[in-house]
Amino acid sequence: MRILIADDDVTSRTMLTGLMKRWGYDVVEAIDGAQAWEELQKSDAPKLAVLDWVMPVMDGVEVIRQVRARSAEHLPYILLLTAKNGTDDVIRGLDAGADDYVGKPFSLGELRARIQVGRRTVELHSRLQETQEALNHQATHDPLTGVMNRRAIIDHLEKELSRVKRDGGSLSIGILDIDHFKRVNDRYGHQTGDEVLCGCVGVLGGLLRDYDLLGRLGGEEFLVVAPGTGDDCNHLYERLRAAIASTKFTSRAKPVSVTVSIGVAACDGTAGLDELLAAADDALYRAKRSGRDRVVQ
Ligand code: GH3
Ligand code: MG
Ligand code: MG
Ligand code: MG
Repeated sequence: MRILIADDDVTSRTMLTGLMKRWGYDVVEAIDGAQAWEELQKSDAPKLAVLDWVMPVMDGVEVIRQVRARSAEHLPYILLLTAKNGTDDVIRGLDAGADDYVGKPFSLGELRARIQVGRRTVELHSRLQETQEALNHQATHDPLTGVMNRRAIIDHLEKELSRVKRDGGSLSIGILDIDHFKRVNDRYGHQTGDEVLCGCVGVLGGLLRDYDLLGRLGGEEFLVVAPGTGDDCNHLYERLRAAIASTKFTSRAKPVSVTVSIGVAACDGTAGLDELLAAADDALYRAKRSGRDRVVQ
């Protein structure tokens, strides 16, 4: 783990750096508060820091205030190590946002133990963050195909719509529904059905541009959101339709083909979310009724 050591006194700093290295830390050194603040603003800043209080340019407590004002996140874990060790100083340091306080001269054993506490806190924080990210992903993605789930894609569409209304530009959406998908399940089994769903997502993902969005609305229905495309967007959806129709999805060596119907609606800058979705849904219904395997706007 990396640790920031900030102390203006070269002897103290060298001694602390030596200790930290001996205790297994990679050390980043700062010769004053300004340099410490600079290090802590970097994207890969150390998550553990030992700051001296009295330093030129910017003192340790000021560094702590800046760090805490910048981000609500509690890291870095900061230990103030200072000769100012009256009770009032301890209170001021902790109130400013320090996580711990050690007075100079310090006992090696105590410093080591307190830095260990910091390390455990940083590690716990990073595990919680990973859990949080996994939960966020679960809440916004479809577990089978890995694309955004209904709520997430609709949220994105809503944001794209407000962007178009605010800044202009164009936007189209396509609701894509696999034709006679029930037959695929009936003929080949549900697992093959699942494989076809994933295969379709793979084909679509390979054709969409980086800024297009894809989500699963539910069942065998997907939503494509294509920013920057307007009334002339049909060729985009036609390409998707043709690619699916010409793909052989293999399930245990047996080739399976499916077609899709796509209902398209382009945003004219005034339509609301519900209106746009209803227009695409209506177009999809017409695509189904007029024979499937087609794009209708
Ligand atoms: P249409 O052309 O009119 O859309 O016919 P369809 O058979 O595709 O439509 P219908 O809505 O009657 O049936 C959809 C089928 O999709 C029924 C359901 O079992 C299947 N399905 C929905 N979700 C899943 C899934 O996650 N996995 C599998 N294998 N099948 C699914
Ligand atoms: Mg000092
Ligand atoms: Mg269907
Ligand atoms: Mg359907």
